[in-house]
Amino acid sequence: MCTQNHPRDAYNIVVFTSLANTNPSGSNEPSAATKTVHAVCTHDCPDTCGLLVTVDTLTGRATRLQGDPSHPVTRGFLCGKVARYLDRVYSPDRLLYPMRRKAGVPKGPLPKGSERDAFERISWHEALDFVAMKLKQIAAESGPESILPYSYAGTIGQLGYGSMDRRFFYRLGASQLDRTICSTAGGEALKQVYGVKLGTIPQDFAHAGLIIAWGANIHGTNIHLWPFIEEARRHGASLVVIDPYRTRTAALADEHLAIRPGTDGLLALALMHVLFRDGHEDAEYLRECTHGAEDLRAYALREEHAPARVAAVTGIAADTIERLAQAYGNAGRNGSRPAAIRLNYGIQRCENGGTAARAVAMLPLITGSWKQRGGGLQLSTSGAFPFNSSRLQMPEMMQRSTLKRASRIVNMNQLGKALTELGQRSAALDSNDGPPVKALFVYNSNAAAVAPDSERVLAGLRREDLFTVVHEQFFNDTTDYADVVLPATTFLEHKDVLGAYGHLNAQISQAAIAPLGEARSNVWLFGELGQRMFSDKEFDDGEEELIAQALDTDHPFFAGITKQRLEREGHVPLSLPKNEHGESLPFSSREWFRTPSGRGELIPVPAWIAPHESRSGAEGAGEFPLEFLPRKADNYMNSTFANLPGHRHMERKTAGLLEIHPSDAAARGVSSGDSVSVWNGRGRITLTASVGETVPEGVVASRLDWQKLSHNGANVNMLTSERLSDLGGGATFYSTLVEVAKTEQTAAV
Ligand SMILES: Nc1nc2c(c(=O)[nH]1)N[C@H]1C(S)=C(S)[C@@H](COP(=O)(O)OP(=O)(O)OC[C@H]3O[C@@H](n4cnc5c(=O)[nH]c(N)nc54)[C@H](O)[C@@H]3O)O[C@H]1N2
Ligand SMILES: Nc1nc2c(c(=O)[nH]1)N[C@H]1C(S)=C(S)[C@@H](COP(=O)(O)OP(=O)(O)OC[C@H]3O[C@@H](n4cnc5c(=O)[nH]c(N)nc54)[C@H](O)[C@@H]3O)O[C@H]1N2
Ligand code: SF4
Ligand SMILES: [Mo]
Repeated sequence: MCTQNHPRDAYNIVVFTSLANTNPSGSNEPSAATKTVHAVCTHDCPDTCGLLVTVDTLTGRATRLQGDPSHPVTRGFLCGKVARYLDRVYSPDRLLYPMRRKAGVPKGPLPKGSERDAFERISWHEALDFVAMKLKQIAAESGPESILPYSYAGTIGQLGYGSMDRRFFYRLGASQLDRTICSTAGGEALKQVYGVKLGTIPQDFAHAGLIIAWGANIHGTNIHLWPFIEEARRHGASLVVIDPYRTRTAALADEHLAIRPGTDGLLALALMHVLFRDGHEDAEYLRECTHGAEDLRAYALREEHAPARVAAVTGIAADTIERLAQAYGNAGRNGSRPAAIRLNYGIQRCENGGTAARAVAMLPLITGSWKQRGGGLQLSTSGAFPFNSSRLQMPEMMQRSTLKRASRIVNMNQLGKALTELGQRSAALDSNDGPPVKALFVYNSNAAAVAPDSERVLAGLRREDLFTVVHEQFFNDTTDYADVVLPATTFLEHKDVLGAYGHLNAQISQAAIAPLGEARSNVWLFGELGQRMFSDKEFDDGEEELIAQALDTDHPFFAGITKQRLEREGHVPLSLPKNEHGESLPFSSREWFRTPSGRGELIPVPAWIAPHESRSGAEGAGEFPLEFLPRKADNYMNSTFANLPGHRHMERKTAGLLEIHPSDAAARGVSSGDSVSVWNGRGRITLTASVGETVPEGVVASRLDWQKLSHNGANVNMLTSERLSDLGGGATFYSTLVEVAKTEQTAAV
């Protein structure tokens, strides 16, 4: 039940305790007793850092955060965002109490700082009773599928991301959410080619001779890989970046290839063309470890994939493609160091992104680069962690709902459509897409800022007949539309168990401090609601039971990884298969593949099809001639941190800018500092022009921010579309066409 003092027995595991003398001046201040707690950064970042949190045991306050020096990938440092995490935890803007929208206050943007006035504080008891009552009522009136959960990766902890929440919505019979906003196109690509999301161990990048960062802003979004790349470069490796935007990573690289967005699949085919044409393939590896090589070879060798033919579409000169292919093909031969590809999710945020990721993922299978330490490819390593998620989430509980069947699935990239169209057509068209959405339960996501096609999303959220609950750490764009807001804990305030998608160490994150105010974890919230609404014992499990369940597996990769050991050591490497030299080299031999054929799948051939909404595609010749990159900010985590003054200060040089190439700017009479309107058929935003060569001709870029902190209260997702990628139903943020004009001009039109 809910109490003000949340009982937590085991939340402070002390790694070591010290008596630190905080008294350098020699005054009579008492010495503060401190303890150090092992926690884990649970933000949606491949690095999943181990942290040491210093806590003042007298006040219970965290006073210092540092990267865990004993963690093999964190290696003692944190990114700039989380080095300032205490600013977030102890921010005066934290949402600390449950609140309910005051009668008569309409849903819609609230100026920052005024949010509290729109809501009245209520107790947890009232809040939970009210939410349970409303959900029961809506389920009874419109069917449980009229309730839609909406969550993503506010935390990627196994418990916080998906455990008790799933049990709750399954038991209720709510619509299922297909969590596709980030990585499903690329994830599906890896599964098709390799059968599992796994790749080169980050530490092994230090042994590469050539590193290709392909749609990967390593320095911005994956900083803990960088030291391994620097180590490789000290031994002579070169770094090539393939990215339409000149990222921090590109600026630091040996070569930057500013590819046209959405053309990576074609570039990969051209590389394959040269590899096969010039005999760079590893025939023995292809025979032993792959399936379909002959079909792929014949397809890649077609004339349309020759570098000279591909150059114009990709924007990369034929001789550059030749040179890169030769370097890739020769790496690892005659005693040289191998080539490693860091493919990140950038390339799969396009309409053809699944196939593009599939094509790139095939390259190391052709050259056999997996066989050498420092070779291979990494997109994600998350599939290596055999957490027992079905035990945690219990999808079978759907059968206990009033539906007694699996409920419908809603793709999260089409939230706007779900809130404005779903069920509307049912009567007229007799379609079976189910009832309209009547309740939306948002947690782990700032939906109003991050979902594509904001215009539609916000129109849906404004509906007064939609009951919206938001569990959050801050008043953000989404809470502005909530009927009830519930305060959430940060990762310093709850316990969890984690894998990672950029390394291969399992970790337990301890709750370093007690929850602030009345903030509560996702596990607690959905356990409480489950207990109120149902009598199932599955809602009684707490963090300790859930962690044990997550680790309950016989999978060999978890051999020797127990809860006790994780509690004691903080981080433990997976038990991956090793070769005779004691090295774990994914896909160096057949045992690693998880495809039905047990080999790397090179078919069907990855045919390149231009994205519909791109300059090479059907809409390219229309009224919106510029490709738009609505990018992540280096100093935020998607929309997280954007409200904190220190983080905004770090991002000040790029926030609110439209980066545009000099020739595109000149054609529109735009100079740096001009206010520009950027628009397409879905929406319009205002930004400040920054003319320069961070983008190639034909491409413009801007950063994701909160709507309410953006000029005119509208962010980049006003322009993005709900169209889905070719694989996995993924988002297509980077397949967006726009036009740009100085604001005076557009005002006059
Ligand atoms: N600082 C910071 N770190 C983060 C995040 C953040 O917001 N800020 N977000 C986190 C999240 S949610 C994720 S999923 C990961 C993702 O990390 P990344 O996969 O690195 O994500 P993106 O920045 O979307 O894309 C990487 C690069 O791909 C480029 N790109 C766009 N379109 C194309 C294309 O068609 N072809 C090629 N070759 N490149 C293209 C972009 O310009 C970008 O520089 O990072 C995580 N880490
Ligand atoms: N234009 C554009 N749009 C994008 C992207 C892009 O690159 N460009 N990137 C896309 C990608 S890759 C992703 S992954 C999505 C990310 O979309 P989201 O997952 O919505 O990411 P964030 O903006 O970080 O918002 C996460 C929210 O969760 C809250 N939170 C953190 N921890 C907890 C917790 O324990 N409990 C609860 N209840 N809440 C918590 C935070 O306060 C924060 O407001 O955005 C996508 N949208
Ligand atoms: S955001 Fe990423 S790099 Fe920064 S501390 Fe967290 S896991 Fe590490
Ligand atoms: Mo993401």
